[in-house]
Amino acid sequence: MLDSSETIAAIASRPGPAPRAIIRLSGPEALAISLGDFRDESGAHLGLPARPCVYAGQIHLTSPTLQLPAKLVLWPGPQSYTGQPVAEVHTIGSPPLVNHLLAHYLASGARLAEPGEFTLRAFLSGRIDLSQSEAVLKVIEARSPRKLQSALEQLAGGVAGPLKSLRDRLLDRLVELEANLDFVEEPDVSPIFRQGLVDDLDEAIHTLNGILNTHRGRDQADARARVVLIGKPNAGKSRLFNALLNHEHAIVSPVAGTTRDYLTAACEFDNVPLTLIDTAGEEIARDAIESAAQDKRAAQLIDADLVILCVPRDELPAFSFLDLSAHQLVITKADLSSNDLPTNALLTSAATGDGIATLQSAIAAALRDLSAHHEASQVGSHWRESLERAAESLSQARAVAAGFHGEELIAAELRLVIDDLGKIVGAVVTEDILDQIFRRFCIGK
Ligand SMILES: Nc1nc2c(ncn2[C@@H]2O[C@H](COP(=O)(O)OP(=O)(O)OP(=O)(O)O)[C@@H](O)[C@H]2O)c(=O)[nH]1
Ligand SMILES: [Mg+2]
Repeated sequence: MLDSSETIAAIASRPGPAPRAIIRLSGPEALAISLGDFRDESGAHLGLPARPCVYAGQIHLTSPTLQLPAKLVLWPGPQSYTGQPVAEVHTIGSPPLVNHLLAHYLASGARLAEPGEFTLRAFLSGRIDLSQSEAVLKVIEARSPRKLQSALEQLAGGVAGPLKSLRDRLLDRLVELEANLDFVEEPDVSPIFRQGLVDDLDEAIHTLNGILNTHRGRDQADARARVVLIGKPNAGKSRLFNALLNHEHAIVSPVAGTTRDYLTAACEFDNVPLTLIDTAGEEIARDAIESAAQDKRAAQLIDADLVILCVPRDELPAFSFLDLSAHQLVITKADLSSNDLPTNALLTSAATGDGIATLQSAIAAALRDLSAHHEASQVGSHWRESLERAAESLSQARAVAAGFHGEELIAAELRLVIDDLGKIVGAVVTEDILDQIFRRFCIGK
């Protein structure tokens, strides 16, 4: 996958019928392959363009003989997404036609792209840095507006710029240090050089901590899964919320519409950290407060990782038409009736405590499943880990430099810092990091 000399191709638009589909090609032959059977509106073949351009016309295919209306968007040079020649073929979004066209490009010398390979090439050519590639993945996989927003922020604010200059400065210092190491007969570097080094390291620590703090806040907002309790008024959400937390947190009352604002509580079930959220009952709002409560409720749903629909056992038949595919169904107030249960429903009673522990484990298991499927939320941690390690080595280097230790020790710590920073800005990238990240993309991205 690290070889950029082959031309790769893939369908870049969403699968399924659509007004338009896009096939993307990247690599040395991308333009030639896409122009091969393409004719412009006057029926003429077109040569390779010198600049990015758009051609409109038809693609002439044989077996079966077809003329597909198409637009070619061509980037001959390094300004493309991947930094290589790129062609995007926009045509009618009929899956069999698009597959046929892709097969035609594969027969003409392109190879089917691996998942994430376009973005990998963008990274390898220096068009985007590692944190931006991860952001691309997060944008693709974002499951909620909040996550999308944080992914977009990451994409816009690539940390590579400031980190790269930091790394370059430290590299200069390392070179000076190592030059000194070569003169073994000289006992030590001058105290002035040492003070300069300590000052530089202080500044580097300051910069790095600044970056870490900015991103720490952002990632923590993402770290805990959000589990939201919903249901009709009086369904027993708040009492269940309290029972799950083993704490009288929310007001519980027989009056429908007790909960207006939503309540959040950080907790852990079976070692899985999460935020549990109690919401107002779902109803048609009759006044401004109720309508505000419904807005807050809806906002919590949008950000939810797991939604738990609470239905009291004594009201079960009324809910049998519900589409439960997106929710975990929990039957509340088990002690109140002996109605039959739908399959997949978990039976609880906050009054007797029955089923509470089972529900806690089920929530933990569901979240574990989710994070196994959507490791995107953990992807950013590759570079966060590197940053944290770099910060550690940096303070270590500073301590060594400020004390009366030898240059070799300082140099060794500096080398670690530089390596870790390099992992982020792309100067040193181990193949397994790349593999882990880019494998998660879908084909065509
Ligand atoms: N017997 C019994 N009563 C319950 C149980 N859970 C809740 N209740 C009662 O049902 C009523 C409503 O409970 P809440 O937890 O306040 O219901 P809610 O869904 O939060 O209601 P809203 O906040 O109004 O939407 C209260 O009187 C609770 O004591 C249960 O497991 N068994
Ligand atoms: Mg309530």
